[in-house]
Amino acid sequence: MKDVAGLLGTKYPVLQGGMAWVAEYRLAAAVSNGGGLGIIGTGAADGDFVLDQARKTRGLTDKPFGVNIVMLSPFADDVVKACIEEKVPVVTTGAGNPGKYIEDLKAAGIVVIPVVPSAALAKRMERAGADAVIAEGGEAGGHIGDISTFCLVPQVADAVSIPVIAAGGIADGRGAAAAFVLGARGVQIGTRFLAAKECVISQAYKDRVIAAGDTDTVVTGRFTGHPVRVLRNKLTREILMKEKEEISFEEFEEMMSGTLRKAVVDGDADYGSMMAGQSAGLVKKEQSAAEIIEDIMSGIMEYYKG
Ligand code: TUI
Repeated sequence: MKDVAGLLGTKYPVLQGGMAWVAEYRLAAAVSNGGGLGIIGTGAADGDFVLDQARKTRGLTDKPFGVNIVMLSPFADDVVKACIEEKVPVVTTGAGNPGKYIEDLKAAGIVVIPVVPSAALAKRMERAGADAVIAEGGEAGGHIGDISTFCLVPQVADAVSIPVIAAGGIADGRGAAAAFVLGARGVQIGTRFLAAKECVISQAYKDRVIAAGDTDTVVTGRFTGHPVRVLRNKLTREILMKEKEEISFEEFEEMMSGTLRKAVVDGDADYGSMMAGQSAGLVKKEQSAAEIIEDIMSGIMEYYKG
């Protein structure tokens, strides 16, 4: 089996989560220059956004990078087309089954790595031709599955022969080393990169991540079938209260509409959706992406030396 760094063409088997609105070309290029795989988050953006971002990433790095495609996005078809046109080296997918796109992406020479929340979907992705899978546990930020990383990773590793990359709850060398023990061959990290110097989110969002403790995230929208983990604030208190009283899907959508932008762009700490994982409590300071990656890799080495 090819190792994950070999598959990605990177120095290290470390991927940066493709966080919608957050992970744009400056973060992606910095992670790739630091020896990991930088990934452009596309969220609900269209193909032109991808073309522009991919070109800007190439302007800052000659290293491989990726694009994350959210299957729930109305522009998923358009984003897939743009990835093929631009021949992006790696595509990761989330929030749904990317089966129908895998053949075309592979035909364009793109490495395809779906995020899976279950062993069953991992098996289907292997059969459909995926190069690896990212097993993401419910500790992660943003849209999440039900199973914890600790239980999901070994079950996915047993279910497939392609490499498994662990995600959800990993922010340092200890977490990464634990993921390797569970059967992962690589790790994807999102939350810690929110505090990267090259991450261009509002200072209020960064400060909240750095100040967060272990119990400061909550999950909203469970009743919609698309639960999302975010930092606790006035918005989540109001939403969770309403969810108890049976809010309609339409009212929920109305309350949440534009709130990720409010967090990332406007720095609204009260009414922005500050997506972050449970590892936010491990994020203590702002560092460059390269420093974060070196810290994680040296942490792994420390663990193996005992
Ligand atoms: O995709 C993510 N995290 C995301 S996407 C996103 S944008 C968004 N915002 C609000 C609601 C929904 C999306 C913000 N954060 N992580 C990867 C991930 N994928 N987590 C869980 C899944 C997943 C879930 C179900 C992957 C596949 C899946 O398949 C179900 C099926 O069709 O079999």
